[in-house]
Amino acid sequence: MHHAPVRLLLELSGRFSIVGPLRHARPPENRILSAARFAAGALVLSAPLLAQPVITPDASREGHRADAVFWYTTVAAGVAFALVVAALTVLLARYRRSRSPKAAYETGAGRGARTLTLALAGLVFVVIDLNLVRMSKRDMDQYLFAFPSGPDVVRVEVMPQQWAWNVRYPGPNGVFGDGDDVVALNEVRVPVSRPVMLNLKSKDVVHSFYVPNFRLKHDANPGFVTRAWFTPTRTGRYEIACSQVCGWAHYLMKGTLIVLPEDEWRAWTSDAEADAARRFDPADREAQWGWTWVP
Ligand SMILES: [Cu+2]
Repeated sequence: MHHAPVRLLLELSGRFSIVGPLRHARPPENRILSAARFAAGALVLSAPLLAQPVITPDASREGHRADAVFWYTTVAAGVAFALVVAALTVLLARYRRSRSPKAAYETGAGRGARTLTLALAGLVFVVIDLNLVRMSKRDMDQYLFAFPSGPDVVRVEVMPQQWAWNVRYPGPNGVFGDGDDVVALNEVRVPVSRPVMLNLKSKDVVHSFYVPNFRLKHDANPGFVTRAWFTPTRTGRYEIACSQVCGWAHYLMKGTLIVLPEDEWRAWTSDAEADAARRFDPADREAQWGWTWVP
């Protein structure tokens, strides 16, 4: 605390009102009114966010599975959080100082406390965790490892490298790496409504093939082939991003997944195949990175 003359000096200078008794700059507002005003302001500010979809639109037949897990996790964890906050609020109000001025020491070692703790933890484990395990198991069996086969399946080999996506189609004879393959850079073209299967293998470090609109994210490793598949339901252009930090230009590793109507895709394929046949150079070993297809 300052001595009286110093306090007087500070007060007189007018800049340190904190030294004197606190004064309200304006009369205190009605609490309910100010809370309502705050809520209205928050609503107005968040309106642009509420007007658009919460997550990017799903353009695949299988994407709803990932969405279901996402929403289940979000809602279940949200409900659990709300219950904890509600319990905390009730206890705070009930044991407020004016009602119980003397604190009691509770170690929680009693039989009742132990049973309650275990019961609540068990409830969370069964309702949230075990349910997520069940959903994941179902999706792994029905989708993730249920690779499509047959003449309808479009097959693409993708070999990411620092910092680009190399793309390869098997060419007219349907065999990879035999001289008639179509190759592309940073663009994957597929037809709509047909299953597309990918073989992924990295040229250097670990990358990850990520297409948010298809709820598809799969690592590409050096040395072995990983597989992923999806079925596009809507034509359009969708972003491919690398979702493993793979070096300083990781952020530049962007590709485009183009979903075309069947006839347009066929026309593009035959053009690209003719072009590939014209351009093939057996001496260019670097361009012949394809591998034997893993079904
Ligand atoms: Cu990468």
